[in-house]
Amino acid sequence: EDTNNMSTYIPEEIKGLLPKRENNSHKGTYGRVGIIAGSIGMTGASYLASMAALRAGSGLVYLYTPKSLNTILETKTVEAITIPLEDDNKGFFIKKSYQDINDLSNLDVLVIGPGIGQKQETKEFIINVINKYKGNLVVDADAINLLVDDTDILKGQKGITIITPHPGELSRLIKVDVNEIQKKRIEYAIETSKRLDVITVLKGHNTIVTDGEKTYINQTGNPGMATAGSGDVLTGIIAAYIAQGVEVFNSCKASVYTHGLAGDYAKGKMGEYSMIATDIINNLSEAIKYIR
Ligand code: NPW
Ligand code: AMP
Ligand code: MG
Repeated sequence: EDTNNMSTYIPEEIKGLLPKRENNSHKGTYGRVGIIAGSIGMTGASYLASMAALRAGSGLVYLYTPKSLNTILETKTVEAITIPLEDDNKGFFIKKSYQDINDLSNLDVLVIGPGIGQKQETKEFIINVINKYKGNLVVDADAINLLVDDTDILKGQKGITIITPHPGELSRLIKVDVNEIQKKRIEYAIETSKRLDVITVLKGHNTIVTDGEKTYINQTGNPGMATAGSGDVLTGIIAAYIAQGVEVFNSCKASVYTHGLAGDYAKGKMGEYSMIATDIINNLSEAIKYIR
């Protein structure tokens, strides 16, 4: 039933993007998502991205966490496999965190950024990771903030790189005033994709997905999603779809659609005022069933 008076029409370009679950399959079939996230005070970002990736169908989630935060994440994020990394003993990734990462090559996609904070030492760590990693990469949140003066490292990556800024993050990244960006969202998103050789997912009302050539404008979602952690959920969904073998640009389109639709269901049940990011995760199943 349609509790939100939203359109029950699914755009042709979204329908059928998610693959059928074959009987003869196992968790490896649905991909391995790596998530580098969290710092003290922002373990929630790790939780939200991981649970969203699991609820969106990925087979395995490997959650890389500052070692001081491992216990809380093992307890809260039961289905994810945590990989504790050396930290500054306070719960932030540091340059040395990198030594505990032995192999990223088994991952189908790597997320970096939700809740990692903006310490200089954390920046050195993520630059090492990005330089080493050869697969598809989702750069979100504080990883975007940390790379504002080092955007060149995103260019010429072996895999496809996706950045998922909200307008404030894009403003810092391209050094253009946020109001100016909001006036010409499509133009700035396209320009960013071309300049950095990335897929840009510019979030907010009518999220834009562009690779610099093709552009998709999302129609789902509502202002109830303007709540802490919503973006961390989206990042997990994008990673899950990529891990399941959906082509990368299509993964981004389907993810923003699914995320917004789950947000619309959450609004229907909880209301725009009361819905929280966890409610978006809790409505992913319904949203995915609907578009499948
Ligand atoms: P203002 O003042 O609000 O108008 P930041 P963040 C500006 C983690 N989280 N949408 C905005 O302006 C994230 O993963 C962890 C949004 C402000 O100056 C990140 O790692 C949570 N912002 C980290 O926190 C839950 C807009 O941009 C700045 C805007 C920081 O992420 C929360 C905000 O950007 C969160 O997800 C727009 N349309 N327009 C957890 N529980 O663990 C302008 N701005 O400073 O990068 O802050 O997005 O909260
Ligand atoms: P973040 O700021 O990273 O937590 O991301 C916020 C998420 O919520 C993005 O996916 C936005 O598109 C979505 N969102 C925030 N505000 C709105 C809004 N007013 N309408 C629709 N979606 C929104
Ligand atoms: Mg965010």
